[in-house]
Amino acid sequence: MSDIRLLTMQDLSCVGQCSLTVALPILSANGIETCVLPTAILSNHTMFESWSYLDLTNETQNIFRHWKNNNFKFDAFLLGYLGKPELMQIAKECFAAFSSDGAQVIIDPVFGDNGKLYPGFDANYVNEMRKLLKHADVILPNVTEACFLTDTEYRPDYDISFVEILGEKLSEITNGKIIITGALSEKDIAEVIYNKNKSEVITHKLIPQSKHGTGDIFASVFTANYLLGKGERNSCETAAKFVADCLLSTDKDHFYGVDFERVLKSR
Ligand code: PXL
Repeated sequence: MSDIRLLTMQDLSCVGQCSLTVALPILSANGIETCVLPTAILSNHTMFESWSYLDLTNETQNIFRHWKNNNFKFDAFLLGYLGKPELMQIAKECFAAFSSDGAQVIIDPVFGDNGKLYPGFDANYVNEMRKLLKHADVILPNVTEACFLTDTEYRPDYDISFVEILGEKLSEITNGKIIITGALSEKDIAEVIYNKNKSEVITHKLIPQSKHGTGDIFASVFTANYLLGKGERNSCETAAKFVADCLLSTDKDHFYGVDFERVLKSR
């Protein structure tokens, strides 16, 4: 075991291979003690035709009361899909009350893709997320999220220099490390680790399939490796390779997620 106790705050989509149902198995399999703060329970993720949504914002105060009684502390936090802007304030309360010394905060803002916000998100959510990112040690936005966070118009034909400019603009929002994920070019997909002198661009061969949940898988594998001291470049490479293997293992007709369980089992 690694002796790292992490809290992940994101929704529980009962069906859909995303958010908590991805983070829990992946982080646990990497030896990280993984505690959860579910922000909402959905029947399934919002890329299906319909879904139910039970908001758990109010329950967080009950949960926190008992965590305080029991003196729980966490060495790291991984935030994904929160769902409601009110949860950003709650996340800040959570960091203040339950961080052990030197706790790491990793935030994947999870509110959009392909130039659009996911259903149920709006400008207010983006604004609140922008403020929350000040508290992060590492942020993992995709290109769409980076555009919304920096008030930059999304261009489907962007190039890596556009992504580097997004990184620079994000550095005005947070002092945390900035890693922009899933940046596409013709034959490659890249993560851009922003650095004001020279950003690092990590490229991989693009697997031309877009599936839900791959961002959550990337964030979970990245977080586990990063917390285990592998460094951001190595952690990005491991995470990207894991996502690629998941895509390659997934049947084309499996439309709502990827078969990450098969890849996890084979490790
Ligand atoms: O994978 C991101 C995600 C997480 N949680 C819910 C979602 C999505 C993406 O659509 O709908 C509920």
